[in-house]
Amino acid sequence: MDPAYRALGRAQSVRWTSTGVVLEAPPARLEIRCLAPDLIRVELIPRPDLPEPLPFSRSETEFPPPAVTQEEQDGRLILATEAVRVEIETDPIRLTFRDGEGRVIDRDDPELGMGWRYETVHTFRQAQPGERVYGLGEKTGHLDKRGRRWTMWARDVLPHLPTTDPLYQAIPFYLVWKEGRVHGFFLENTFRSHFDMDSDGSGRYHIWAEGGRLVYYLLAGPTFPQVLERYTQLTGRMPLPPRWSLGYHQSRWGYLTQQEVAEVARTFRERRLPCDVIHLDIDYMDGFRVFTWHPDRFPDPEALCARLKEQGFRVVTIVDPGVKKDPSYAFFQEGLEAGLYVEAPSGEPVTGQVWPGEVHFPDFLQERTRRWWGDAHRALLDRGVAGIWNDMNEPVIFDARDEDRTLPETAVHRTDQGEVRQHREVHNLYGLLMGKATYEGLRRLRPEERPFLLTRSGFAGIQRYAAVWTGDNSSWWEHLAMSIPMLLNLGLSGVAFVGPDIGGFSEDATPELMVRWMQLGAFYPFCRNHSAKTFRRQEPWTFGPEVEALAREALELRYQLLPYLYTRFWEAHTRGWPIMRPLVWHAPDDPVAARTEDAFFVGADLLVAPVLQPGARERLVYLPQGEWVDFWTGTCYEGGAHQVVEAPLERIPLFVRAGAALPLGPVIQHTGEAGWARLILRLFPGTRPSRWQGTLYEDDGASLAYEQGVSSRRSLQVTVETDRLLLEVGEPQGPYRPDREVIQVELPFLAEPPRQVRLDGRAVPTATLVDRERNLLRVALSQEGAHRLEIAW
Ligand code: MIG
Repeated sequence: MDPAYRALGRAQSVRWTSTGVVLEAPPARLEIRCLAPDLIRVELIPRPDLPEPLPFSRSETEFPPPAVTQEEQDGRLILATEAVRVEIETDPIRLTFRDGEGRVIDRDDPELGMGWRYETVHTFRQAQPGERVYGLGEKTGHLDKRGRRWTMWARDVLPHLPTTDPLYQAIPFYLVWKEGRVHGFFLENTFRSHFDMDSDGSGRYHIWAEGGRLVYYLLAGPTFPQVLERYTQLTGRMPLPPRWSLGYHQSRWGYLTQQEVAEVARTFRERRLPCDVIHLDIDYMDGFRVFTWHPDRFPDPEALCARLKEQGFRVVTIVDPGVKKDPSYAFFQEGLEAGLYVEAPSGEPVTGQVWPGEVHFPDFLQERTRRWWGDAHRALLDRGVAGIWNDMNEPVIFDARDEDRTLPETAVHRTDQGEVRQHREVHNLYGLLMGKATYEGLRRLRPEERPFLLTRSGFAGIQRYAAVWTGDNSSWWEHLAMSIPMLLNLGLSGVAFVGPDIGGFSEDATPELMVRWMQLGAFYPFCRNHSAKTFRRQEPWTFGPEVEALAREALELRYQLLPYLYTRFWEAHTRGWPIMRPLVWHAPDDPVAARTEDAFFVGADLLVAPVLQPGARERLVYLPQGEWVDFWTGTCYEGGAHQVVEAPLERIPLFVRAGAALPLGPVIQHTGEAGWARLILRLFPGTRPSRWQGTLYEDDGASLAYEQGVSSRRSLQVTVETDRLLLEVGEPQGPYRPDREVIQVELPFLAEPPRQVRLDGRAVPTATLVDRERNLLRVALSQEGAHRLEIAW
């Protein structure tokens, strides 16, 4: 390390606080606080005059103080909760975190510890052999982030090469997995930061930020769900999105006129390709002025949105942050007169070139700017726009001098208290603050409806406001494959509602790539096909009838999965769990699962193994411990092993956890066509005894009543014995009632008709239940009440 580096030295004084301890080592001070039994906050203040971190990554959750014990032992301080023991050596100051059984969770590097060098703050942590690292937000590369150095600095960059870093999101949070145990590390620092995750193999993680205090949170886990629950308690959880936003979104940069948009929408319906949302990229605006419509090309947006709505489409419009410098443009003038733009140190607003030509950038750090911005969405919502898409919010400036193409680091933002904060401190927050402005604006403007916001840039906590798409990928097989680890790590970083541009943004997709991408895309939490102006179109019919037919099947599957998916969104909302999960999430002790990045879970019961190579008609799949049922054929596989599975072009390899009851809906063309009216519980009992438990969550899918508990939660349980299967459906909890009389239970892949079927204790003649052609048993349960369905052979 550089000789200018100062590691924290001897503690000159120690003061216990109610849940922690403060150590003075002038000029520095170290504060340690237990926020919860498994959540420890560490703050190094190298100099007394350094301000606190800007608070926007954290939610407003108050943590009730946990019980702690505080003692001194052999010159060391011990601060302990029921889950973590922090051992503090005082000369020099070094920390070790242990779990309740005394195992080391994480510890300072004994030599370098934590410290500072000029304005930068550092922590060096021991990297143990066998540890794998996940999270770090939106990154290229492998699922395991160890062995490379990563930077957090929101950046617009293309193409996404395997080494490209950073990208648009900056999420300074990671998880460490070792032998089934997991902990988390969150750096609460908005300056440019660096995560050297043992890139030279020296056995150290070196995390440092280019300014501010060193504030981090150690999340003790020791499971993935626990770490994510805590992390999202700290940084906030995703509100439930409107149900329509779980449908398929079609976008393209290059829909130039309102006729063209109407034509695209009409074609979806004509060709019976399910779709819920059409996105309007920058061309709808008048000279790229935000909150305007182009008078010739989009003369009647109200009629467009109304027409599309009749056909069951919602419209999402793009909104970029730069405001065109044009004295005749009232919105621009308002911002100028009120002093709402980011300024140069001279006091003049900063000017940069983006799509509109010269623009100024709103200073979203200020509440009054956020209000002004949020309210301006009236110009879009009043015309019938349903959702907003934020782009270029790193923010991007085309003519900036440095390769990061953004505002100068010395540009001036202001807090609500009037303090100056330089862009170098606010940069990483810019997308999140714009998201906050937009989300809160949408809630004010439409207080009865759930907002939908999509963003490119963001920081830790972005999940409170927006879904995230992963920016300008390319129509490459490599990017089809890379989307998996990228989304998995975003999910592990608290952002569950994620997806890349299906088909790829730049370059030309081939028909086969398009098929495979639509098949995988059906499982992305955020499912949008988008492409760039100068490359070939990607609407499903533009590749000929075969691709169209297969794309239709993929979309139909997506829509059938909605009841299952919606409950996963509810889990993300209530627990912070990802929707798309790495295999290791559900197989934490499995070292093969820990490095699998070519397959993933959606929720606990679906294992998706997409085809990621051209020409492949079979693939090798690693299935973790347990039994897995092929969704398409009913073939059962024993897990804990690799299997070669068939993958004809028509279908994506898909496996269901044996024992699970999968809630499915009908094939529909858009979510407005049917609510929860038809529900199928499809059973996949497998070949041997098992017990499975699940939940079905439903609500109106649109309003905010769910925040008041207006929803329906139902427990599902399946017990499989050698000659018998028992499905128990709990009574709906909560006041919401979907509009339906019955739930259809389906048992597919019947080898032989069952001997007996009993519903709620009464025998049902089996002959009436078996569909011999489809090899399927079907039983209807009434929607109300609790039910027991027994099927015996
Ligand atoms: O400079 O709005 O990532 O999705 O189509 C490019 C045009 C600006 C970048 C976004 C992309 C969008 C495009 N935008």
